[in-house]
Amino acid sequence: MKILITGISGFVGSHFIEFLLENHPACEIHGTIRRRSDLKNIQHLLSRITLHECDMTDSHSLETIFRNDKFDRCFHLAGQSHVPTSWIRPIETMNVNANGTMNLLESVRHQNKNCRVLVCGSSEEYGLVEENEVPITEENPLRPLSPYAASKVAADYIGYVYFKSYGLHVIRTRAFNHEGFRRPEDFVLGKITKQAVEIGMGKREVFELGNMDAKRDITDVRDIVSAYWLTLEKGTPGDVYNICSGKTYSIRELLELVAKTAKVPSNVKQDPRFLRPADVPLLLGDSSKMAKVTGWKRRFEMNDTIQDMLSYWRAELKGQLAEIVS
Ligand code: G4F
Repeated sequence: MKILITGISGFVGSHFIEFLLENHPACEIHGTIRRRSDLKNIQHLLSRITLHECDMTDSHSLETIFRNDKFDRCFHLAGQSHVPTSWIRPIETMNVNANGTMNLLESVRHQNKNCRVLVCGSSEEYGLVEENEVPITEENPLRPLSPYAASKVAADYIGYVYFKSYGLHVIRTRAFNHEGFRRPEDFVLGKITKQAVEIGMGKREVFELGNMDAKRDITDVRDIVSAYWLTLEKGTPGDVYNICSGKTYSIRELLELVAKTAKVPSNVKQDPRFLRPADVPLLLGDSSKMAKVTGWKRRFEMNDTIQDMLSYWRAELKGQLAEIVS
């Protein structure tokens, strides 16, 4: 089976390659990267995959990829995934996430009509969720609160249109937050775990964060990628599926948990630079629809994820220190 992963060099892409190599070793893995992409996450995997240089906003390079290779499955991970950046660069975010998805599906429609496509959406699409609406099912209204969320709603419905209008085998997912090692510090748990290690090393005194009251439903990225695989194999074309853990933590609770695990004090300073014009207050999902269709079960608990992220940062920061000293 020949597989294309868009945005393969990112955090999720790197875990997806590892999942495929371990569980589906006969697959031929291809991926798209942007010119001058940082390949650090996938350096150790480069000999086992084929890379194609391509920007999602460039329809020509996508057409070329699908003209030259015929894929059985495509997992569309590429995009602008950082919510705060979407307020700074809203048009670029919409272009990459929405038009990029359309460019991809156009290429599939013209060149590779039998390729199954997973359009990877986000729980941010649900946006402003009321307390009485949790756990959130796929039927919940979408009330996006950021340009990022609006771009993911657009991509989600573009996927539906290409199923309905052109008969493509498109399945949509709405993944809730996912964390794990290699998660950059741009995202909250990447940042908390990195800062915990820095405090442990005496390189900083306190945590510095934004909104501590928001609640997020977090799944280990390794469980997310197995859900992506199973959903494209077993899901119903045109349908949409939540992927989540069904547990929620406030950022304050996450901080306490990480500090306790790392054995450092949890003193925190709120930095207004990390507050958002609007923040989704509560995400707590229901993934029973997907689990019923696929048989998916989570393998990792929050403690596993936090331990792995702390180990990752310890190794990274020791490496950095070694570089400075040498
Ligand atoms: O880790 P975050 O930046 O993730 P966010 O905004 O929930 O988005 C992530 O999950 C989505 C799925 O639900 C994905 F679609 C998206 O691509 C991304 O992966 O922020 C989580 C929460 C927010 O409420 C934020 O305000 O943590 C809060 N927070 C508090 N202090 C912070 C910080 N977030 C960041 N990034 N940095 C802080 O210092």
